[in-house]
Amino acid sequence: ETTKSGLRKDFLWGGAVAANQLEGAWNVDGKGVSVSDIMTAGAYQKPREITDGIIAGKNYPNHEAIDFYHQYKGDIKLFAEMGFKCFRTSIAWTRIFPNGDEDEPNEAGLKFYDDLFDECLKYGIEPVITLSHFEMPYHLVEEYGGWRSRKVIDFFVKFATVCFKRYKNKVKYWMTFNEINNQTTFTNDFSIATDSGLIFRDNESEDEREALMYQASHYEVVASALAVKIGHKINPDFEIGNMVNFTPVYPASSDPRDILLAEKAMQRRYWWADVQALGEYPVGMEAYFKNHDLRPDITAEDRVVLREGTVDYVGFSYYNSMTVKYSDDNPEFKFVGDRETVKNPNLKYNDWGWPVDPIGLRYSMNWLTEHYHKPVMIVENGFGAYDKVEADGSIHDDYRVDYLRAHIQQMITAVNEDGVDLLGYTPWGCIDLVSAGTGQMSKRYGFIYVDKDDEGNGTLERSKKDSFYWYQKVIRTNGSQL
Ligand code: P53
Repeated sequence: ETTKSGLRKDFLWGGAVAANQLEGAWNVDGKGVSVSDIMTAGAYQKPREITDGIIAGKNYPNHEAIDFYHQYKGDIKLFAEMGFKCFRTSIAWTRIFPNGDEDEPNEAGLKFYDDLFDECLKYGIEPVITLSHFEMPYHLVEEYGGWRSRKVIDFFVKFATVCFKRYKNKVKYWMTFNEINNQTTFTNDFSIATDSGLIFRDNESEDEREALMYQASHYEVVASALAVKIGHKINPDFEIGNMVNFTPVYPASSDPRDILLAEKAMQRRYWWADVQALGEYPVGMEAYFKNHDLRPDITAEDRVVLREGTVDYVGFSYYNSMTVKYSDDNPEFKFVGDRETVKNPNLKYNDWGWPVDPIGLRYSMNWLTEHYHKPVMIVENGFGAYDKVEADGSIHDDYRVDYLRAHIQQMITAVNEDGVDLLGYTPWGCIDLVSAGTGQMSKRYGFIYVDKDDEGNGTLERSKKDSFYWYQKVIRTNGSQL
């Protein structure tokens, strides 16, 4: 059943976060160290440093984050006041299995999420849960080389199984790996460390790095498929999705070479979703492996698992599009992501160089629907910006409202005009939190402001921005008043 705006009556309006970016309490109640815990604060064009363990004196912003671990009750109350129907967060793997390879889970960690989900359910807020969001146990990185190792499949499956069993009556919507495809850009140390726990050795060549990325990715899609299969056995009502960062790739011009490069880029960026939604590798990827002498360890048994563990819906984040241009240095139409992209003159850019492209959201929803024939869920979307607190404490974030309004308009058009089956919309960072990419607090997405700066100073006090009241109205009218 739909309403005036055309959205489902039970449309899941909400907001999204990830455990490592807001909980803090990094070493409390038995929690282990995750890959996010060894990343320092960076800034725009200043990458976060990935340190060899935790080094005294460095600024690790995720260690305290916004202390959601201790303040979640007040925060969820604010989400309920906005009218959230759902809340997307993740379960920090290191709270449940601090090292990742233990036999028994950590009860204190399990209890924390029981309490958190109960608090959501008290307000009728449905938890939407990501199992792995940039939070792999650091011990698995040190001991096994992250997802280089097939053994990590078993550790992940164990973690997933424990979570599914424990929360089977509290959580219905799940996702396996957050933005599993960021590692397309394996040349970026952050992307590959957060996705796969791969920290390359200096003597590993670029070709070797690429091969390792495909190997790690294969183990992840197998682990994801196994989790889907097991989850459905534990509770057949579970809706288990995948999650890709969807950044449509546009050709810079009508030059056929630009168009072909854009198509190859789409193939390189989204094959994970093909495997997870359709159950097999696309032919273009099989050819790429063969022609570039990349030979991931893919067994016949793996292929059966992939076929049997397809997802129920396709979850994706959408922030922007990217544009590529062919160059004669690249006659093979290779795509890694940080060399082929150019600025799109039709779009405006934010302070971190991200273009703003609302029509790209409609395009993305069409593309995903046409390729996968499944319901989709927009599990991240939003505008990172510096906010100014006025003398009276108010925050006039009309730029954020403008961004979200324009995207919601396109989202509703895609549902009404294009027939996209959309389950929900959870804008990113509904409360200010630590930026994944830069480690900054000052790159803010929230409807709720948190008093904390990039050096870690502040009272952590929460306050409502103008966008809080705007989003409250959007939810109340199910998108008909924007
Ligand atoms: P930030 C870019 C870089 C790193 C993570 O990003 C990203 C992206 C966006 O595609 O992915 C998601 O904080 C991610 C979140 C993250 C959000 O985008 O760099 O799922 O964890 O915070 C926004 O501005």
